[in-house]
Amino acid sequence: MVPDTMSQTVVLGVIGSDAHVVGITILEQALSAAGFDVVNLGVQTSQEEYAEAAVEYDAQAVLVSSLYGHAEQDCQGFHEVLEDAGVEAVTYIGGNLAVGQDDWAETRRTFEELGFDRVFDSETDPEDAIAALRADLDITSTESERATISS
Ligand code: B12
Repeated sequence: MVPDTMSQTVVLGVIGSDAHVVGITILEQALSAAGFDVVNLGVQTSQEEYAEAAVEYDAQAVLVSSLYGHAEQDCQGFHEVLEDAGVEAVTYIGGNLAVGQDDWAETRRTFEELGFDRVFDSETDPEDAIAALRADLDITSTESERATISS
């Protein structure tokens, strides 16, 4: 069967002690509108909560948000926790990932080395994340084309 967005589940949350909720609320709405099933874990989500939700909902993607400047510490060992739980989902992280974020190339490399498949900065349009998910999850554009044609 050709996969479409209707059968793809994305787990989303803000990691660590971070309480910035606006970004993931916008992401949740954009992903839902694009046809993904979204499990929004909200703010102050622990590594274990992501892993448990990814297993419970059989997620294809895990999206981590962090705004408050402690993402690197909060994500240490994250991919080991996912792996131990048997999660094979693609992982993205986005937001204000470093204090000041003065060297984005370095910041991106840091998070890629921590195991994330894609790293997004705070200027990211939700549509960029959606396009990346469609590419990484091998989703055909059939669903969105159908929606466009019928509207
Ligand atoms: C509102 C706000 C708060 C509110 C949050 C209210 C709430 N419940 O959400 C309050 C006042 C509580 C707050 C607290 C703090 N804040 Co504050 N806050 C902000 C502020 C002004 C706006 C954030 C926001 O809502 N933006 C709007 C949304 C739409 O944008 P966004 O969050 O960036 O999300 C978008 C993108 O980043 C991206 N994105 C985000 N996550 C992800 C994930 C993925 C996978 C993808 C693809 C994309 C993506 O897509 C989103 C949608 O477009 C920012 C400054 C700013 N202009 O960004 C500071 C800011 C984030 N805060 C900051 C700080 C330091 C703090 C505090 C630590 C301050 C303190 N000393 O107490 C605390 C932390 C408290 C905590 N435990 O989290 C710093 C972070 C510094 C850094 N990272 O280098 C910032 C950047 C301010 C600054 N310039 O210093 N904050």
